[in-house]
Amino acid sequence: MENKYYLGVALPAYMFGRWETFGPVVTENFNSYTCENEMKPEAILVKPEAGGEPSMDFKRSMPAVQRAIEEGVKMRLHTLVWHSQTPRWFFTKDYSDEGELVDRETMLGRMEWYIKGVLGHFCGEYPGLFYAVDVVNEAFDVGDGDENGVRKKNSLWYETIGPDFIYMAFKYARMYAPEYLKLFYNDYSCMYKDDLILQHLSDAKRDGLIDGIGMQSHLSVGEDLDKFFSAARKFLDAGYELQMTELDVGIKEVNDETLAKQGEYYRRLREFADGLAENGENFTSLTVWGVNDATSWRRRESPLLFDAEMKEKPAYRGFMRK
Ligand code: 9MR
Repeated sequence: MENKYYLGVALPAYMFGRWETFGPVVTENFNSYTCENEMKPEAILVKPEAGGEPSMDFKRSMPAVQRAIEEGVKMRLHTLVWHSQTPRWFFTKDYSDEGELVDRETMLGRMEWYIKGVLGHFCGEYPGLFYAVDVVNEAFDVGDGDENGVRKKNSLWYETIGPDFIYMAFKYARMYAPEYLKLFYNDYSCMYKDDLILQHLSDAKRDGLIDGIGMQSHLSVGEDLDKFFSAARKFLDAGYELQMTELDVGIKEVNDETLAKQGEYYRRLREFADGLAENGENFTSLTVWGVNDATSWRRRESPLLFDAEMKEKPAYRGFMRK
């Protein structure tokens, strides 16, 4: 594939079991895979028996890893430290669902153990397969239960460690990541909180602990793309590597007109990405969050490149600039 950056797709595990349906489109169009759910903490962490210690099990991610190796493509690792899809028992004194939360030092120890274990597994067993990891996901927010823009609501990382859990996660990731693996902060709605993100990441950046920012890019037709582009440029200007990590573009209802608009929207995004790469900007990956509308987490908004029958939509032609 002639492209200056990775063109990626998120794949749920079951697609590897139905490769005759999904494989042709995936292998023809993409050279980077992200597991949609199988490398998240809840997929990896194994709850111990009473009195025991937790362990890690990577078998849910095996089909993706094996398929990526077979097809000769690379992967993004999503994600290490996130308030969501991480079991509560991991934060409690006796590893029980209802137990009392541990103190800061204990949780820092568990964080280090987890990051070391996951990076050690994926980079130790498969050197060079992964090029980027989302070290921290969705830590900043305003208006939804936050403390100075750091998400507090439902975040047991915040509750146990405090707001510097973000810095500490990058510190551990830097300690255990091979040099080629780029360390990313990943978030949604980045265009509405670009300054906040830059402000909060500045310590980790100053100390050389973070490489890039992943703009998830869950967009909707009608949203201001110029605003999105200017946030992207702001991140690049601040010296971060940039990736779009979870692109999808929702529409309210499906008809010829909205599908065409969606196609144009995808085309503008792709042209922007190509332009960055052609200008030598540090833009390195563009991943769409799923293969077809019927299997998308936003299926009611038909946000992807292929329809339920795996037919190319105008979105596909726009994205591929055809
Ligand atoms: O696409 C994922 C969906 O299958 C899961 O049910 C959901 C659970 O939280 O997570 C989705 O992926 C999310 C990603 O990991 C982080 N950014 C937002 C994505 C969409 O919710």
